[in-house]
Amino acid sequence: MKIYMSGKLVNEKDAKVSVFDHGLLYGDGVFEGIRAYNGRVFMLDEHIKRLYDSAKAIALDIPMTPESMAKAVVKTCRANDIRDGYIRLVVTRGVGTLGLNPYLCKKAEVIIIAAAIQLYPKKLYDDGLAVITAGTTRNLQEALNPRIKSLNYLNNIMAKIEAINSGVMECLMLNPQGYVAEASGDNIFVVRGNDLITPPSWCGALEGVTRNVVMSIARDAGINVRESVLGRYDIYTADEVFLTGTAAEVIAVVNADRRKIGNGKPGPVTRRLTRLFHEFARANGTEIK
Ligand code: PXG
Repeated sequence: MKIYMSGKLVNEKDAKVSVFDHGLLYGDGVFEGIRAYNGRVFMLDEHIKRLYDSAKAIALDIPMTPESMAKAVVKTCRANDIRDGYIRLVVTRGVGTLGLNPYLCKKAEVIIIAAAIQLYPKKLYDDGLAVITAGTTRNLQEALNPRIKSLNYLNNIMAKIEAINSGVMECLMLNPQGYVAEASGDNIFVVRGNDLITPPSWCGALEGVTRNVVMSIARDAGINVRESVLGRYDIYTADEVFLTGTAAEVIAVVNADRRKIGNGKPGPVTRRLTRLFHEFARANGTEIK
């Protein structure tokens, strides 16, 4: 596998970061997870925009333009013969001292990995997921805004540990006010009649690229889409609930805190949006070749 690092493609065994990189020492950096479908990089410009916005928010200068970053992503996919895959774009603060001061780091490090995708088992999509509410709330936006896709994912990992320790794979994360924010690595949607509702990003959610695609596809399909504050009551009493994310795409939630959602099976709106999402993903994106 060829990895893009420090401006060039290197062999996997030579792709190494320093123990003085602040990405490792402090989780100081930002990242993106991107999919390639059918020989195209999906929503590349949207991911790059979010990467640069996250970097801006943490005062991190990425040492290349968004245009050259987009080219580097495509080049890394080409070098690894990726047609369907998962791309991890990481920008760390770079090598510095053992102190916190980010301004003592010489240069941000840009890493691009383009690998085959580890698909989730089909059974999860056919049957849907069970979730629990994590006791760990999403970060306070005044402390570490959840809109920043930073390398510090401990908040989400702590919640994910609670889910796994309870025998389920995902969890609902609430914001510090007790409203539903998102799952540990996915956005959440509720279907109620002909309405499709998702929490606004100010409720503690990452503004997911998949979320935005699903909202636009749903609008085109004549569904009433809106952002609204949701509580756990809204999850328990929904007709359908599903999660969206680059890795999971669209996946039904059929049980939350031991309440069956709807009839306990993936519902018609979730199934329809899953199909429309796949059609859209296969047909849109930045050509790799
Ligand atoms: N919320 C959070 C907290 C995320 O990390 C999403 C929502 C969905 O966003 P996109 O833009 O992907 O639609 C994410 C996605 C994984 C994995 O392997 C997922 C994410 C990050 C790292 C790993 O499931 N982020």
